[in-house]
Amino acid sequence: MSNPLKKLITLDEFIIRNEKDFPFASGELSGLLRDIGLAAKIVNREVNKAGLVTDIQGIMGSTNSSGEEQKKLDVYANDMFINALRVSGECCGVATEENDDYIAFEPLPGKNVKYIVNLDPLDGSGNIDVNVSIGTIFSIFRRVSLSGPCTREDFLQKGREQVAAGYIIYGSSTMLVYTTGNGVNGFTLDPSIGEFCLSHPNFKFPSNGKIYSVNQGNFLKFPEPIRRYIDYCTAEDKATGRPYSFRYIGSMVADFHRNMIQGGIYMYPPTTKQAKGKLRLLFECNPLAFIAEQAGGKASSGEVPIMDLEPTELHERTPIYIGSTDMVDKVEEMLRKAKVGEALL
Ligand code: AHM
Ligand code: MG
Repeated sequence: MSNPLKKLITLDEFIIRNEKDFPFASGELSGLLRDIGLAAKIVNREVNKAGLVTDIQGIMGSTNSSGEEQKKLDVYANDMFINALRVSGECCGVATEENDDYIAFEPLPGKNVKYIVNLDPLDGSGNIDVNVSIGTIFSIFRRVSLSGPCTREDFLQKGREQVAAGYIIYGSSTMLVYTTGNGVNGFTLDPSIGEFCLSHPNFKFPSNGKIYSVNQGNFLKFPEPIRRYIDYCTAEDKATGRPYSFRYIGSMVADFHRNMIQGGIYMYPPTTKQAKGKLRLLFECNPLAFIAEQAGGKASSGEVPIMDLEPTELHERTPIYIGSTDMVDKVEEMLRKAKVGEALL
């Protein structure tokens, strides 16, 4: 039985305690992170009810028996996070995977609000209606525009400029994991007290792993070196512990989270149909890349670190290989060899 007297460290307490380590400590980033934590709890409540609403009260997005419209969960999460950021008073604008353009919040009189947020409110959309883990991903930058309403340039910054990033995974437990550039910490929601409590201090990616996560159904659509890497993963070799296990949930946050704990690689390569893969640089790749690097892992486009990519549009996509460093190195090596015509293995 757990010791009820053991001191719990809540997310809010942890954020305040570590505020001195923030790049520009002034309490504003702390406030913003705490507001994201609060919105996460509210979204979590709705995610937990989703099966009930869908299966018993009718399909989300349709009209229920009382004639009320059931909001789709991804729309609900989007609205909830945008509102939380708007009222936090520490965020001057938000860009989300659900909105075509960024939203600039009304400037607050007498206050120069410093931060903008890029957000994927509910990632893993294919899993929402089937009771499988999904996630929220966020990325925080200091604005580069000087004052007034935020501008497009504030959102189109390289991942390297992130001051904080994190995700919430709505799984068998709900967890919030984040970094401010000083390591990665994970907090599990204790529903009995309604608090995220520190459960995984100083997350570290194992440098190597035995899990690969990719949509294997696209195998024939992947570039040749990626097909050869998958062959490499499935080949038998005692010394390197192959064949690796194949695990693919179809929610990037969930696949990433498992691989960070157990060691592994997640990939979304280009396909013959999607030359830059499927995943969005701003909303999915950059924040998880920041976390991966902070946890001692690696995130690559196949050619360069994800966080070195210069974004040119809000919804741009990039191929991604992310996870245990040795595994990402191997994919990069094979892509490099293929480029110069060397034998891959
Ligand atoms: P979404 O933003 O529409 O939810 O798409 C992103 C998701 C990732 O979470 C997941 O890993 C991937 O799409 C799965 O895509 P696919 O079904 O093509 O394998
Ligand atoms: Mg997404």
